[in-house]
Amino acid sequence: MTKLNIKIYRNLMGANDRWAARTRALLKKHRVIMLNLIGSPGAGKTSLLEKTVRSLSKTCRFAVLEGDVETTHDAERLARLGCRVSQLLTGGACHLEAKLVHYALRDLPLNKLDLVVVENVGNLVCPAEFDIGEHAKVAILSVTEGEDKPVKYPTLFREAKAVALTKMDLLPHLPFDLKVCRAYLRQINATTPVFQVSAQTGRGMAAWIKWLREMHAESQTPDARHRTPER
Ligand SMILES: Nc1nc2c(ncn2[C@@H]2O[C@H](COP(=O)(O)OP(=O)(O)OP(=O)(O)O)[C@@H](O)[C@H]2O)c(=O)[nH]1
Ligand SMILES: [Mg+2]
Repeated sequence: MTKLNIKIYRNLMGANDRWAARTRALLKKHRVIMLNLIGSPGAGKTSLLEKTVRSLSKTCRFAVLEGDVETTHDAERLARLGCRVSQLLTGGACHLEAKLVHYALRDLPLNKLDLVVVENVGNLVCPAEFDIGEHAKVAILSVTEGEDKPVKYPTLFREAKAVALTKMDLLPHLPFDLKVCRAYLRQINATTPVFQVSAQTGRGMAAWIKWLREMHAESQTPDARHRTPER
């Protein structure tokens, strides 16, 4: 048989996707739900988590994986509240990769947890492209960022299983048109629930917590939410 000389170039995401698949299997084994919070730098991701820890920790066993380029500031904020938290540092990369998340997850006592929330590196673009084995991506958009972000950064908003519209207490001070923002969002994703919240005043937190509890409840039913997401 003639020897053929063929160069093969594999999809760069292939390795990442294999780690994401391992994470999915690990989560399935322990019936733990993992959410991936994605939003711009300063959108209010950690503030929302701080508020969430206070409301949810008595009834739901959860841990947070904090993604940042540098520092342990966010992990410290949550640890001060008694939250189980690990800090994942990318050292420069603008998103979390599945391998790093997998290693951090393996060190958690998964048999004692219901929910793991990952706060991804502040960025609306790259984190949306990288599967980390989560059950759902949650888009975090603050009212200080402008109404048009869902159409300018459609990948995240298309994939998001929920959107948290944060810093609602600032709305009276901003030229932000809520109706326009929601219309843009519907253009990209007609069904995703939108939670209008303020970590400052607590507004809207009850609905957000209710949704998290529902995710937790689903973790108790075998096979629920453990399908590979369509990409
Ligand atoms: N007025 C108001 N300010 C908020 C609210 N949530 C967060 N902030 C402020 O917004 C700034 C950024 O909040 P963080 O929670 O650190 O934002 P983040 O998305 O975690 O930021 P990175 O992790 O750096 O991407 C802080 O000064 C918060 O006090 C809110 O609901 N209302
Ligand atoms: Mg943060």
